Amino acid sequence: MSYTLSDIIRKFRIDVSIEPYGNGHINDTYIAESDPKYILQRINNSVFKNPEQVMSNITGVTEHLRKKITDAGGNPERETLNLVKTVDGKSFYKADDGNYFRMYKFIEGAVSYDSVENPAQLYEAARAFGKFQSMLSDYPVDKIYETIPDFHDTGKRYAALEAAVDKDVVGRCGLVEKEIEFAFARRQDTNVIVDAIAAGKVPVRVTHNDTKLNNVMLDEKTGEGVCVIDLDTVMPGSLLYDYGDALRFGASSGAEDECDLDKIWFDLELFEAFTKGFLEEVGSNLTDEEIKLLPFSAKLMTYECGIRFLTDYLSGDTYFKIHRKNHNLDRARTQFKLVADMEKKMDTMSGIIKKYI
Ligand code: ADP
Ligand code: GN1
Ligand code: MG
Repeated sequence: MSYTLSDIIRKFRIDVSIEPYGNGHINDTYIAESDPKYILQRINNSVFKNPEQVMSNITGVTEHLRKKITDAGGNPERETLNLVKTVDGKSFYKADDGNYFRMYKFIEGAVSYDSVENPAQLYEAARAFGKFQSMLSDYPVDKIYETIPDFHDTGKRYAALEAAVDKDVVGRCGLVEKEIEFAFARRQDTNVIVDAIAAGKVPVRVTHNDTKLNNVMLDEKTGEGVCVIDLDTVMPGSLLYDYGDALRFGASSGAEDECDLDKIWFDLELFEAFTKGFLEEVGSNLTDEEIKLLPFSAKLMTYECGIRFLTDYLSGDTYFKIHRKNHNLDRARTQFKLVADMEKKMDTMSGIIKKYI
């Protein structure tokens, strides 16, 4: 890089020191400790091939949310992300080397949690994700770019795993035969949601697609949901993706990268807390087919993420940020442990969902 991060933040009229921040797996995030504070991000452009489309989506969606929040008497400075314009009045800065940077106002008095501490937290996160979904229910799907094509097409994710196994570029296949077998044994699940969408049984909506607990900010005093963040993957999708993906992370008894699998199971109390909060916000809009597929979506999104981690492990760790050897493998294993546990708990999960419909 022929520039420093200080050069970059000056393009947004900020001039203070800047430090790495947060625990996302994709973008590079920094905090500018000015008063007020700002978040600077380098968009990962090997993941997001067209950052200008990402920024177009985020600009449109945050403007829409701002109106909705204002009309409802809320505070749009806190309840949606706020982009900071560059000196040229743009929503991003493109550096000479092709890197894209953007800046957000820092959301004060709120926390994003990297692990779940109690069911109440997950209930509040669920309400925030549900509310986000409801506020976007009248946003035109055709105004949104698909920033990562086929993001939740589990069949295509499966095909990518098969290709990684075939190539075995770093010679790791022999080390993970059990995991590969586990993934391959569930092929029949992969097309259920995409087929239901293609058949018109499940509606396409504007969805978040990455509803991990640390992508929502909760008020540090009241614990209530404040703002849904990480809007790069807002795309046409299914509400089932948002419900299922949130549970994959949020209703696990342990961390996504926990090495001791005895500590990992699918926690039904957390599942119930999330389901209650999410359905309180979106329940009345759901179609019968969506309701039917809710429990399955939790399993499918967890399985999909597991095969993505495994594929990345087999491909030499090129997609997700890793912080230790075998990190992607450890992550894949927790996801598969959760899938196996959910398979045993599917009927109970359906029963819990019925309580809140
Ligand atoms: P990634 O795509 O890499 O996951 P995120 O957009 O989720 O990046 O940002 C990473 C972390 O930075 C978040 O989990 C959150 O803790 C923090 N963060 C991001 N945006 C803001 C913001 N506007 N205000 C406060 N914290 C933020
Ligand atoms: C990534 O960006 P982050 O850390 O919120 C990934 C998600 C995965 C998640 C697994 C764009 O999310 O799809 O579910 O890691 N985001 C992208 O933790 O691939
Ligand atoms: Mg994130």
